[in-house]
Amino acid sequence: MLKKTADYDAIVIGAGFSGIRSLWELNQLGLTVKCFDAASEIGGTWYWNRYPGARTDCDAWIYILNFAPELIEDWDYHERCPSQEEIQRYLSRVVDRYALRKHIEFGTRIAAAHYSDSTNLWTITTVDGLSTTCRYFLPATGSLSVPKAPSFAGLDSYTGEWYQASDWPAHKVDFKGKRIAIIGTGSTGVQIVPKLAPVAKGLTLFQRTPNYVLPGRNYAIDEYQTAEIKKNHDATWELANMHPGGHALKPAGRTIKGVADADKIRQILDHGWERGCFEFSMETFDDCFLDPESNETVSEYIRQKIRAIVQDPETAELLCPKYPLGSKRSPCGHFYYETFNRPNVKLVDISQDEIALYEKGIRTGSRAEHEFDVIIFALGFDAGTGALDEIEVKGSQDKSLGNYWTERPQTFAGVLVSGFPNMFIVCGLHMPIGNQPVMLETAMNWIGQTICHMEKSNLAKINVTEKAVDSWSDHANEMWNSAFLSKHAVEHRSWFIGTNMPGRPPRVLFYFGGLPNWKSWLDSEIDSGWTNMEFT
Ligand code: N01
Repeated sequence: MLKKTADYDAIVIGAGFSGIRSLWELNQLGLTVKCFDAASEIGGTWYWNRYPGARTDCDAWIYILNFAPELIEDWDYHERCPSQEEIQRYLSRVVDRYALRKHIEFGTRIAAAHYSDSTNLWTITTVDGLSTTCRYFLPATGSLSVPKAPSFAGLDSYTGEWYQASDWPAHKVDFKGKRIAIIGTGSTGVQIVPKLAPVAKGLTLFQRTPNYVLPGRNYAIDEYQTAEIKKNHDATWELANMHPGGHALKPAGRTIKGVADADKIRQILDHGWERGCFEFSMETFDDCFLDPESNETVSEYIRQKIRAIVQDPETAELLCPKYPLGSKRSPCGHFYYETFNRPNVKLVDISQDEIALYEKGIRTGSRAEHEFDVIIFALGFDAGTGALDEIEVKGSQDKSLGNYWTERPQTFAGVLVSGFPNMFIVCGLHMPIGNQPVMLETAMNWIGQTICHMEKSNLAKINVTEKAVDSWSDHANEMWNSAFLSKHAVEHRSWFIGTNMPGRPPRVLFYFGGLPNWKSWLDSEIDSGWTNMEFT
């Protein structure tokens, strides 16, 4: 018989999309559950990233939780790319609708999670030293949740205001008439620039590497489209589940090599550019990320667009990436390139220039001094392993997760780690790259079915075999290494591979084999009766 001596059956860390989804699933299974979150409200990434202009770049109709039909009827987003504020309202609504809030303890940061071989329980300890025990431990800590802190020389001497985009304050920041600097040209920086330029006295973007910014083409969703979204919901999700990146997009069914005619290629790319977001890069041609020459055709198309939009040729050229599209994650922008035509906006190239802060602003290596009232750091995240590295996670026989993952992060399909019994990772390392809410449904369905099986069969412990972890991790590495973009990602400091963190060796942190392949690994495990798992 199971000994149910734990404080809770399950503890979840994180109250974002994946934590909320976990809470619902565990509740359905009739388990007692507790969730801790360091924030003071729900939202996870959508709580912390409250910077001006924050919005998703995935289509609203697939940026939802999809565990119950009434959820779909209950909620209407109002924009194609919903804003941070609207997404947080949505998550809040879900939490309240299913009475999940009472399980969440806000303002509580977790410092350690230790497994005991003698009791089969996890002890979860807060930074204040308070401990709670559970049978199942579900870190839902996200894959892009630990901001890369600014470590620029002279930061302490700078006397103006400064903010980290992904740790944005709750109070309203007044930018009117101020001289603003932004450092970082990833999705975050690209969203902030056009938002603040109209209110700033001057806005300067410090760019180390230009990005391929796809047109966001956001629009308001009216009642007619809302009705259509609801009507098509099942078909949309079926499509998203078949797409490698979890987007409701169809393969183009054609390649650049196959079309060959330059005018026709341009016409198809023009059409994709008008539709915007990932429809441009993923629904125009199927060989864009597979074939270097086809990739160059699309990359050059975007460079031509930048040159056509940005009036100052020197600025336009600086904004043109010279590496292949897809080496870094492309942001979707909302009048990003157009913003550089404003007289109060300036681009400073720091590709060859270390920057430092001084009392009044930013000094580049060439000693040029730029004075600012406000500096915003949009430097990215310690991806994949960052959130769990911040917690002292120890599994069976005191095995340290941090040490185990240093050289080569290992999981079974991102959800289990050998030697860490009953720890189910909901959304972190080795998730397929793409639209996370869709991925999340697959992860949580699998975790839910596995826990349900354990409960029904009175099994106290699950541990994935080393062999299964090796074979999945080898597969994930192979998927990555076989992509022609992998070497460019390493070279250009992509968070895909963790080389955005100074001094880090490249490590495969995400799965590049796509959602359907990942799902088939997980499904076949259940279909085979969990053959790669040791149960006690
Ligand atoms: O981070 P990034 P992000 N000196 O890593 C620069 C998701 N997201 O927060 O490229 C100077 O992409 C760095 O320069 P370089 C989305 O998946 C989604 O913008 O290393 N510059 C780079 O330009 C996204 O991909 C949304 O040369 C430095 C930038 O900082 C992911 O989060 C919105 C530097 C970091 O770009 C990360 O995006 C926001 C230094 N020392 C985020 N260190 C949506 O729209 C770093 N940089 C859904």
